[in-house]
Amino acid sequence: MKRIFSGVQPSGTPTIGNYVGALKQFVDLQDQFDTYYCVVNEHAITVAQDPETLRKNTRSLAALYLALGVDPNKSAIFIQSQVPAHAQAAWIVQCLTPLGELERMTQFKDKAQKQDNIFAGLLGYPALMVADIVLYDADLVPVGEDQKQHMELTRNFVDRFNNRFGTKEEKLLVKPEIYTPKAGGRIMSLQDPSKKMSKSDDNKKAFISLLDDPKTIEKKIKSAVTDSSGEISYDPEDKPGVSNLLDIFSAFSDQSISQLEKTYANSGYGQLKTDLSQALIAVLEPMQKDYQRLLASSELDDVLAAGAKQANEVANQTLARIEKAIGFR
Ligand code: AQP
Repeated sequence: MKRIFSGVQPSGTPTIGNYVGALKQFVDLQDQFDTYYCVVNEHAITVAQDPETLRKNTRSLAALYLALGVDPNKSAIFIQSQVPAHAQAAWIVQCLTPLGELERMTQFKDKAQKQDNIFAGLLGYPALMVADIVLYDADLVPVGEDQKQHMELTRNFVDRFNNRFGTKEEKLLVKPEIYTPKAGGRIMSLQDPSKKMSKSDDNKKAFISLLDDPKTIEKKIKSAVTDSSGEISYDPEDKPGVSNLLDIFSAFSDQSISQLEKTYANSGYGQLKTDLSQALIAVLEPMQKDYQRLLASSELDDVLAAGAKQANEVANQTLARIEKAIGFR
């Protein structure tokens, strides 16, 4: 069975962008693949985090995985820092990755611009991501389109490592493929559809968090930027705001964009926004009830302990293979 690895940072409450780009895929793929889903708290500390908030967000994100439908009987759910092999392998990856490749990453450049102080971990972020993925021999990595460049870096690393340390017969590391959703691989900010929706955006109206209540969802969708033409059609170039709403609607209703265009051919933006809010609430409200129950239960801790045990077993085997290849063992 093919293997999948992915993760989300506990750097805030995930947005509907994180859901469409990644979390929705986590649930959809777990029946056909051997799946490993991680709360990547080591990635989160590449920018400043308050310890108590990080602790809370980490447990909250794990509860969200479960509430959204990731099934612990099908998937390993675990916290990155509870599997030491991630940090150990990341160091090796960093030592084998040219500085120029890391400096070219657009996510590094974007995030560095927003920081008062840039720490080395931010530059090393993609090396940790390479380690995450190769440790599980992942064939596929479900992520949003913003991760394309990091996935290319991962694939190049695997080629280089296999060529240098492996043989023609023995490929030491598995070369992973990116898996992005058909629609909505990049959900944009509701206030500025030229930039992607992010959970750490200072403008709270720019994103819908998975824990927003119905009233907040309605308000944020109502104030989403559109355009003055009044026509509902999918054209990301000229109508980025409306196209973004259609992408979100499609992901939350499982209707195609063209079906939605037909349905709303004779409607205005007001109707589209009302119906989109209802589609979001229909998915998020029941999920949030389950989330509250999980947060208060010990079930969550049991799931994370079992997930860490399973992940450690697999990751340690790969780490041993890597360490032997480079001359540590
Ligand atoms: N706007 C988006 N549309 C589609 N997919 C998205 N992802 C993030 N934003 C969008 C995908 O969500 C997964 C988890 O992302 P992450 O938390 O690990 O890091 P990120 O990409 O940096 O996400 P954010 O929300 O922008 O976080 P902050 O604000 O903390 O930096 C990834 O698969 C990502 O592609």
